[in-house]
Amino acid sequence: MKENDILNNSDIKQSADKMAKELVKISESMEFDEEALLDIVNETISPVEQFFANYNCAIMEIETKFKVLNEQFSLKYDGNPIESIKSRVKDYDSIIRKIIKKNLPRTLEAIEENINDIAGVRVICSFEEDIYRLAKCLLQQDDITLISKKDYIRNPKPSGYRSLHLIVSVPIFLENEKKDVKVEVQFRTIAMDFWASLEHKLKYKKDIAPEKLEILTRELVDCANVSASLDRRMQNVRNIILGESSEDFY
Ligand code: 0O2
Repeated sequence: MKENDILNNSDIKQSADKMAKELVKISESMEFDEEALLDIVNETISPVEQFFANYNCAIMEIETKFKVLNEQFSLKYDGNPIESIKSRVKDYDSIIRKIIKKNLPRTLEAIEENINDIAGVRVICSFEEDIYRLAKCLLQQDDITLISKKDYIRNPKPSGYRSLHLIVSVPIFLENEKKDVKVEVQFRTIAMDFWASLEHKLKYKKDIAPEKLEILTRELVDCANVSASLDRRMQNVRNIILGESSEDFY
């Protein structure tokens, strides 16, 4: 199968039809061909399984890189820069929604080419400074290729959202091939993550009246400013404790 059209591909439709017939036999307690059913299941599912497995492998590669950096930084700077790492492969529903939004061809190849955040690794740090230090260390590794960078810490979104986003490509080594896989890495402080997680939950509430939504949006921007100020003050406190140059307290 050259193109894996996951939604419309006629091979998959045919397999699904065959599978449905075998399943009907099972449900009616008729005799069915077990081997044939297994073949159909494998033909239909394995390209999709391999597709998602590649992203899981890329996540493992990136997570390991951060765990190694965390260990090394803890020896050098007396403290772990990373509070936690949260990773996920985008779920099937969200991928389909993005395909529709971006009007992409419904093939695995087009998804791989155009959707950059199927694998996502979120690195939560205590301090902003650690974010930039870790990002620099990741990018200077010779197997990592930077595809794009969005700095929503220096340039927050109008919503108040702050985070550093990198899209990188990392090689994974499979049985007989090496494959470059894209991963979105989001770096946040604890304060940025706290704000983004709550805002994400609130944004998707369906029953908020428009006038309330306006007030809440303003309030959330205000909270984002408070959280940004908290990050700066905590960074100052650390700088003073470590005897490094710092902004004045305000
Ligand atoms: P989820 O469920 O977190 O994965 P694209 O990625 O192509 O759709 P864009 O605009 O280039 O588009 O991406 P952007 O805005 O650089 O980053 C998208 C991701 O950042 C989002 O993923 C969120 O995780 C996060 N994000 C961006 N803006 C906000 C915001 O205002 N509030 C919160 N809470 N998160 C934000 P998804 O795919 O939307 O969702």
